Amino acid sequence: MNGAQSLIQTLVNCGVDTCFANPGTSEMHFVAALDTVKGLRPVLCLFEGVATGAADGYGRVAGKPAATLLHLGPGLANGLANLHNARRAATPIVNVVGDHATYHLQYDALLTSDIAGFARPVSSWIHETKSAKAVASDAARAVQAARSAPGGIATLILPADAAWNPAERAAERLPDIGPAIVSAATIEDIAKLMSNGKKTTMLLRGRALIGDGLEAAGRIHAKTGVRLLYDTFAPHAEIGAGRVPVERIPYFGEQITALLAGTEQMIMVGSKPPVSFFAYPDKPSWCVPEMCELIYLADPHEDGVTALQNLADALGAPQESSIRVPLHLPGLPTGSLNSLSVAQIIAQLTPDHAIYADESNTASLPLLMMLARARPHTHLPLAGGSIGQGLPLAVGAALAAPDRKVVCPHGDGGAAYTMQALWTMARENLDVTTVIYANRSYAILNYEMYRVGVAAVGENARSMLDLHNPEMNWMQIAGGLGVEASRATTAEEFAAQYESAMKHRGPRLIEAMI
Ligand SMILES: Cc1ncc(C[n+]2csc(CCOP(=O)(O)OP(=O)(O)O)c2C)c(N)n1
Repeated sequence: MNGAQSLIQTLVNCGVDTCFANPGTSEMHFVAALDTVKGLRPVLCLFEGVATGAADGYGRVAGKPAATLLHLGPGLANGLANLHNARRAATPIVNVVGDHATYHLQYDALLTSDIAGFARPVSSWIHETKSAKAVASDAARAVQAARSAPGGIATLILPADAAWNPAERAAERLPDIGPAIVSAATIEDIAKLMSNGKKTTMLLRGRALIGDGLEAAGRIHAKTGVRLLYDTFAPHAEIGAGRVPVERIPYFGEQITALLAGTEQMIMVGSKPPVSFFAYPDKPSWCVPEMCELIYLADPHEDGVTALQNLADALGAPQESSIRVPLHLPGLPTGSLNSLSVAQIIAQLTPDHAIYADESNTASLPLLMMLARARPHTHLPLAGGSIGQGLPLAVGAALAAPDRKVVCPHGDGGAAYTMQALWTMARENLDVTTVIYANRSYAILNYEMYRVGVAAVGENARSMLDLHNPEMNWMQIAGGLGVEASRATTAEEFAAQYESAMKHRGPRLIEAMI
């Protein structure tokens, strides 16, 4: 067994079964070992930002880490923006970053770089393996670090000679670290506060927002009437008919301020107090009312689900919430195709338990409104604000949940960052329907230009926000990358194409000419 084989066997022993890869010479022994050691599915991505974004999607849906395989510092650097998003989502990921052989570094060959320097801002754990014999235990610690609550990015730097030299054996999985249990005293204190008659909201994020956590929040709402909110960019949310109703914090700061006006106490469950996404001249960044008291039921590294259940019990809440989102499907629109008619058609035709890898940007407002009472689904948003995430996220989500339909509503500007993800969807035959909002614009930046206070927008400035000249042809782009694609110019055309995509498995792309 060599170091690379001991690494892969250790990853498999630790429950890692998928690796999003873009390899080079320094990773050739890892690549070779993918055939001699079974159990790790390699998925080739044509750009590292696709690999890291896919690992994020996989980790958010599977609740366990995938690995990435990246080529030295530049490969890691290409993947950093989506690692930033993944860090914000607290997604568990194990990065394996190849490096030159240890003795080669002294010569400062071309691809030599400060890998740890690139990795540091996004990683919760970084380690450079020193020898082939240490690879297995290092890999087990990397998985443990990635899984440690609430989830993080572990970066293991693997010198080429640590991969090709002889190793002894693989390591076994280490115990999970956390989440920490919230004390009974904290639960008791917060139960008292919830009975003090003040106007109270509860802000949910992370596992507290899904499954048993959401159910427990529903019990608390049923008992106390507390307003349930969720973080604008919560890494995953379970939305739709039959679920406990939770309101999403809106995007713009003044909308958040209006929503929270009059709130006297706010209970954080795995979340932070909401702030404005950007600063704007003469607009507040802090959106919580001045007199509102901030109370922390659970920090992100703590077990918010059990804390909510214990709080519900302490309050004497009913065993189940009777308040559920009703199913409301909009009718199928006809005529002009715009972000509202696209949203109505998606809400009407998407099957139960779909996953939305959503980077719909300015089209998100009608979409989220329509989906709020549509069939139950999982929503994965752009967790860190760095665009070019939706398509890779869809790749990872589809691999983590092969039996669920994945829908990827995406701005054309953001999609151009990581369009190579379409090729991986085709190669792996992933059940993803991508909808490109072809508005030929960085539309949101037009609002932002106005909001930051620019009075006069000249021709050069306008051309920085405009995507005409030339127009990207998404039908041809998708076709060229192996994905069946069509173009819709009316609501009727879009509905027919989307209905067909929902009825068939496999990757599809619809260019919606809005
Ligand atoms: C990595 C990164 N680069 C640039 C931006 C700035 N940015 C935010 S939105 C946006 C344009 C998005 O355009 P599109 O996806 O077409 O959505 P639309 O605004 O048209 O709805 C840009 C460039 C960003 N958020 N992240």
